Amino acid sequence: MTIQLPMLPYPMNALAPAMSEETMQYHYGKHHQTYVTNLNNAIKGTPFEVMSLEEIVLASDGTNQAVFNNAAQAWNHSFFWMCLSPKGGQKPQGELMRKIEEQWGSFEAFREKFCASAAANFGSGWTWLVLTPQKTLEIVNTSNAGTQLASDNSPLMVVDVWEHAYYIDYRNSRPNYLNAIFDHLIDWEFVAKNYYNAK
Ligand code: MN3
Repeated sequence: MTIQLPMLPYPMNALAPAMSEETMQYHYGKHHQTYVTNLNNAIKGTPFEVMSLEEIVLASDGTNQAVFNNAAQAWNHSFFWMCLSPKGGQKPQGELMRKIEEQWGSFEAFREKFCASAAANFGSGWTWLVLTPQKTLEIVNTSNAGTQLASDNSPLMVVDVWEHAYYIDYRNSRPNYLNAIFDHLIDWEFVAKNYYNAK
């Protein structure tokens, strides 16, 4: 099957000014599209061809680096877009909020920890909020195409910290990008849905 670039759940200009239309044109329209295109080229005529994107990520992990890199990047980006919303940036509600407060003391303390971890994620990568098999929340950094899909943890939320995610809008300031994402874009309803499904 051919892996498709998923439709965005909002228009390309909907996340501006926190994430500009120009960033979306490059990040979704070019970077994400390129991972999908390269993946389709790489799986042509291979056993991966009949698999879903999730299956390709899991089956290529540790066995086929070129396929894994493009498949994981395709999946990570699709998940990332779902974690954002033009109406985002509030705080989580209900059980997820209580869980965050139980673990970090307050939402503000969690946000500080998450942003510090994301700012310190060296080079290109992703910073995740996950639910572990022990049912605790954890902040996890992965490098390059590393994905929490291929782990025992359940991914609840992710932020792309590759430079291409913020250079147009924030130049070299990853911390400013992270603050804008928390202030305006994170879709806590989507994150809570992932939490309820995983717990
Ligand atoms: Mn990216």
